[in-house]
Amino acid sequence: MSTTVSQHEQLPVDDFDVERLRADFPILAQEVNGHRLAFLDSAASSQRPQSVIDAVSRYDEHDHANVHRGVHTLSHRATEAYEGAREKVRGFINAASTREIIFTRGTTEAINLVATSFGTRLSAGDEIIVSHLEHHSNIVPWQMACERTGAELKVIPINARGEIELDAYHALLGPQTRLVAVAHVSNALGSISPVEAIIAAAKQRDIPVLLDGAQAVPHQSVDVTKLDCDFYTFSGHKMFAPTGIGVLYGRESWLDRLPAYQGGGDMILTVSFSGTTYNELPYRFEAGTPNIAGAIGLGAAIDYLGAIGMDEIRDHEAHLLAYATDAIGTIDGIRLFGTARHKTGVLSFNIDGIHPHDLGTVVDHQGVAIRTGHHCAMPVMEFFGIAGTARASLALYNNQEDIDQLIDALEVAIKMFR
Ligand code: C6P
Repeated sequence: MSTTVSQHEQLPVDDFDVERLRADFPILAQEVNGHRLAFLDSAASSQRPQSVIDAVSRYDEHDHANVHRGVHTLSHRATEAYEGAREKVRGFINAASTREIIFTRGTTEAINLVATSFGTRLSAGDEIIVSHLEHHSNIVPWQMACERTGAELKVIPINARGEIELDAYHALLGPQTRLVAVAHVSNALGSISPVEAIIAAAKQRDIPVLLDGAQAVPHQSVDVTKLDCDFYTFSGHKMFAPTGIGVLYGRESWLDRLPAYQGGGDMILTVSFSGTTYNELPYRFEAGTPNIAGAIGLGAAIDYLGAIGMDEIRDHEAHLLAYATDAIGTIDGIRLFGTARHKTGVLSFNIDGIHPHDLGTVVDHQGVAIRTGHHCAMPVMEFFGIAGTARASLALYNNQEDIDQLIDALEVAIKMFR
């Protein structure tokens, strides 16, 4: 299931029709700074196909009303579309029930929800395990939970390739461990975590596991039932859907035990000044009017991905990553960060003598969009002893021309700064 760069010679032929798919993304057809746009920043936020744009506008133009509240036709239609999207999400990650699918604003809110609600069970002496690879969204909410409760954060180390050290993880697991929270895929390096082994070891001790799947779901199929994880989080905007919508999958037996996260409309059954009774799952965790259009867009993105096939997307990106890794390796003074044996399409790099922000600015003038900086993963930067990197990240619509354009643009930067 994972991409192995070191074995890329063995990859079968890439027969993915990327040119046809590129036509689905109107934003890609433009020129930027007088050049063809090479969009290589999908790990930050991916672009949307026409079908997603259309689904959201159709809803806005014909069906918009509040959900779960009105008896009128538009409210019924909006509710049907919103709940239909929940069912699509359930199918996409193979959850057992829509009761386990909570709509959130994104990965960050989903993890904060768990850290807050699960956090009420923590006390001094308890331990939460994260890894050194985490995005700040899977560090800070746990630090806050630890501050509130006196629990302690333990960190699984990584090696020079940017891989989680499993032996060290096993040594960290203990009677005080209350939860393990790790990235399925690292945003800064692209490393795919050995989640099956991480979950298996935690299960032996009955410890729940949360996976931050923000960088996994756009690139490979995810089956939460097969994984047997307890919580799984992701963001719509990294998987070709709008911003402001995301998902928390929670195993029903866990969600049943956790207190509500926020209070307000939709999450209650009855309210009086003598007390409130809460709604059933999943609504108990969805206070207030949700991002209805966003959820519908997410449903449309899932349909789009389903029509292409996640395995086909994974294989195409594996080919492109192999091509890009070879191509970038030819650049004088390049240093690549994140050479995990199993990784997704992320190239995080520095070029001797050139600041990553300068690289980012120069390549932008050549029409190439990449991200520069610490990528909200400062501990990863600290591990490599650097302040930041330039990061090119791939998605299903990228092609070899995008990579060639990146390489040419980097050569321009080198000429300019050396
Ligand atoms: N990473 C990146 O450029 P939100 O912002 O809630 O949609 O996602 C947060 C988040 C959580 N976990 C991982 C692994 C992520 O990659 C991200 C977002 C973006 O890498 C923006 S910082």
